[in-house]
Amino acid sequence: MTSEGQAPREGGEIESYDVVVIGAGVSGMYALHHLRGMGLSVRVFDGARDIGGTWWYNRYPGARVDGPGSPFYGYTFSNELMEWDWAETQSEQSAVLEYLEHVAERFDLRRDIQFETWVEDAWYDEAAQRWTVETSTGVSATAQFLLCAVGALSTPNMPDIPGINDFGGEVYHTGRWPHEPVSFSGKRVAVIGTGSSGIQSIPEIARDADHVIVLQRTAQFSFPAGNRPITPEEMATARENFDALREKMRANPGGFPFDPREPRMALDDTPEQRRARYEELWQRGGFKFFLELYSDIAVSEEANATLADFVRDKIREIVHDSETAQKLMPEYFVMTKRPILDNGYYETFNRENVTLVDLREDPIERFTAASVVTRASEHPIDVLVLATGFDAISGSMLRLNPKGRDGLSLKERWSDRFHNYLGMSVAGFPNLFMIHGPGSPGVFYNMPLGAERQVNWLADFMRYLREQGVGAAEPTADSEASWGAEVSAIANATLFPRTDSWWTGANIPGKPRHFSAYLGGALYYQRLADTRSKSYEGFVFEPALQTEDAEAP
Ligand code: NA7
Repeated sequence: MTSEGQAPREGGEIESYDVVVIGAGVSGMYALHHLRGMGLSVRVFDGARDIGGTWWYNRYPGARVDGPGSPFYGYTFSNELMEWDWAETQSEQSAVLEYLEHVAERFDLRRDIQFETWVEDAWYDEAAQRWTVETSTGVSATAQFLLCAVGALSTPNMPDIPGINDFGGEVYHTGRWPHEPVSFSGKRVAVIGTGSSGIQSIPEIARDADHVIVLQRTAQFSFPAGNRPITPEEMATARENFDALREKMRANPGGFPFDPREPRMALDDTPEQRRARYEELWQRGGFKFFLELYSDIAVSEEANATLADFVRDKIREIVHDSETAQKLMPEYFVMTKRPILDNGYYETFNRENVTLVDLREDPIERFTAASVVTRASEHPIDVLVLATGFDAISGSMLRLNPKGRDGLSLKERWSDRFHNYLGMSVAGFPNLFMIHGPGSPGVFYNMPLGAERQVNWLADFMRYLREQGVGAAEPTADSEASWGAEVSAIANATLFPRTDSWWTGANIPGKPRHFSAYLGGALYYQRLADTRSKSYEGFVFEPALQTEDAEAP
């Protein structure tokens, strides 16, 4: 750390670093480790009490890893970390957090992280070529680079329903679950939301609660998680072969340790062959289901319908009450909302103590102090669980709302679209970088591996800028426009943009509506490599001011 004695802001000194990282989740932790290892001074700020980000907050019952499953949801930068023992393929939240705590200890990360400190504002000083952040604790810091590791799924979506604040019982959002145990025993619980968080938690809550009412807006396709213990032999094999497995992960479109599959089209098979294949994948379960599917499921309506029909038949088979089964029938193109893995979700509706309300035919009208009132009836409840998801992908950047050149805010810059270049930088916001931001593969990739790869690329970029005497770098408007066109062209070749989802921003009223993730798989990393090999084509550079901080390390 270099403390420079700049004019102190009211109430405190301004700390000075090479890089300020916002967020101490999986991405921010690795960024700290890697950038610090390059000799840069780095400070991480996080609002939580400890490391973990998403895994710190999402401790609702049933919270688990799904894709790519353990032991491949984790860091790859150190073979030593493969010594960690994973117990199950779909590790529980507590197991993932323990692993991250181990990483923090092993690499002594906490000494450079300031917890319980929200970054409340961030702005770029053009004259100084530096970012300043102001935090909730009164500490301010400046840095040449601002690295936003703010999480693609970390800003909770709180539903705006009349009377919700008057409800007098317990209220929990799955993405802000308390650290103290929550008991549902003897209680009447309402759950709003049937995405991954709702579908993972509902079976667990139903086991304890007196009664659960599931308030469903969109019926979902959900698939068996196939969770099972990992044997010591499997762990030993993964450890022995980790170098080769890492290479496989890097070559795979989703960052998974699987060999490329022969492309096969659903419509080339007979209905019997298709059923047999779906049945085999269903019985095995796990995220591999989606990776071993036919290649045309996400692009052809007809192929998509073959899988959708298969799952609908499964729901009919599993759920005994035909009226409930009917309400559970999903209607969108399967896979065009985030695929969900469950541990007995549909089966839960066979329990006596679980009721399903289809909000499309019986919408919520309001909450009272002790109930939720739908058009058809009033349901007395003690606990309300909001499994209503997140202002995803771009939401945490918008909440931070940094101010770039000429004081322009990101909200203004992104009022019509999430303009960016390579999913990591934004014109008008020099030296600001995002991990898992819009325009990157983000949630469509094995996220710890994706974070490592973006951080590594950005670290090389920072080194290059400092060696070249560059003080500020940002993308050109043209490079942003062509990146945006590439992101959209790839997405528009699929069925994904045709469904309302948090991938398209449709879950948040007023948000620009476009599919913002880069769906090109491994092509993304090729694009990054090409950009680097062409001296970071697409960026404009401003020479560094001759100050101490602008010198190369
Ligand atoms: P999701 O996948 O966004 O799910 C949120 C759910 O909440 C979804 O079923 C929504 O219905 C529902 N929702 C949201 N707002 C409302 C209101 N106002 N009324 C009724 N229902 C509502 O979030 P999750 O936390 O489950 O999962 C996020 C990701 O975390 C997950 O995909 C994994 O990647 C990990 P909708 O479908 O919008 O009609």
